Amino acid sequence: MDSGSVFASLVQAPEDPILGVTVAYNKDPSPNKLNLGVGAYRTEEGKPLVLDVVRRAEQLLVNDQSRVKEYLPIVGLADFNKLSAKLIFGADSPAIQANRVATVQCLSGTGSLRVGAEFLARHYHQLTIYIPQPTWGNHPKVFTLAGLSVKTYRYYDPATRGLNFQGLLEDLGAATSGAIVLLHACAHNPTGVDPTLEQWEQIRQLMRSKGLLPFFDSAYQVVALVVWWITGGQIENMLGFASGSLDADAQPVRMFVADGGECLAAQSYAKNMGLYGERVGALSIVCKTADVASKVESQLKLVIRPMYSNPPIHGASIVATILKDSKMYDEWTVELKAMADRIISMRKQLFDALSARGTPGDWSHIIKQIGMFTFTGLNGEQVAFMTKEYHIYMTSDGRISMAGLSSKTVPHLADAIHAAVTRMG
Ligand code: PLA
Repeated sequence: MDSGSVFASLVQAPEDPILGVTVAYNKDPSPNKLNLGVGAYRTEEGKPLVLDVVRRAEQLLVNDQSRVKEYLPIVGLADFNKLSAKLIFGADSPAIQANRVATVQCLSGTGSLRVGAEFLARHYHQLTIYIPQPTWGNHPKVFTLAGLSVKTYRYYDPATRGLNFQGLLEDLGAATSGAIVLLHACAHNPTGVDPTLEQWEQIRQLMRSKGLLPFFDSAYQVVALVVWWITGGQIENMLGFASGSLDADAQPVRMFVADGGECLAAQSYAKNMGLYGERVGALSIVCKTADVASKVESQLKLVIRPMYSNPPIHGASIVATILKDSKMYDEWTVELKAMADRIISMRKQLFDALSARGTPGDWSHIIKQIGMFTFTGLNGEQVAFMTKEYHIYMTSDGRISMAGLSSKTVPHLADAIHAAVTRMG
């Protein structure tokens, strides 16, 4: 009886390609079901993880009677903003020292991207943004709704399961001068393929020569670094990683700041602090001068105020508590290492399980790719088969969240992949 409704003509919208996987998973009554869709860390027991250091920070916050629930300023918690800028640009960043960085607390990575995009749509002279092909499925929607016009640049080569560096250089070389370019700071989602530092340097030179404006999406900072260290066999570095070497996976971003040019960076604390539902993130805009940065910040406030007025206080307070206390910061990195170790171990176990089954094809990308995801190369039909026959849930592009696997579930996944490849290959 909806004929009388003013909304009666609405069509049923499809579920989100990533978050909808969880919706489908929740409806499945099978005891063997496995959710490898969304990139959310799970323990070996398949449970969500709250870091000990986060629990401790929350305890400190609760016990502090001087803390109140007043509104934060429009730009968020000042300490949090300073510490976030330091985390991504480096504690000794000349841009920070010169007050050339405007940082605002936003609603996690997505909110930071959206505020940055809305700002650019109002105040930047070029409304075209180039995003990698493929990229996180929400990118085109965020940017289009903000009023930017989205184009793509080649990024991934399915044949080599590696970077299409030539295609990338050609496409950015042919881009409209002054256009915005979205870059994944590290652990590219969904491919797990990142440029090398030498390639980043070439990208930087090309972009600067054409006046292209870099917009970094940093949703996996630190997690990616630790994984990279272990996969790179440089495990000895792990001993030093609590004392400053964590900075390495912000390296591409820092290269673009070191040249004195301008850029934007959207940071998320969802994955690296496990604060998914707290919605904590930051948008930083690095400017040429302190004067410009101050004007940029004033305009960011005009973007934020009518959208959600000001950001929530709890998650940002947790992050600030941890980042400003060197002991808690070190504890955080140790817990990160444990998460990264488990992801690495899942990569190895899955690779070994497929090798043991003699599954046709080269699966070495499972241990080569970086970050939380494996971009398996399985096609939509194979994915649908695995969901139907094995109750394994993943995005239709063949991406699996390695963080959702455990030693117990690896054999089930390997059986499913083996069956999909041999029967639907
Ligand atoms: N940018 C990239 C590249 C991401 O992968 C994600 C999250 C975000 C930004 C936004 O994260 P946030 O707003 O929660 O901070 N991608 C997830 C989740 C982990 C999602 O799709 O929302 C994913 O499964 O791809």
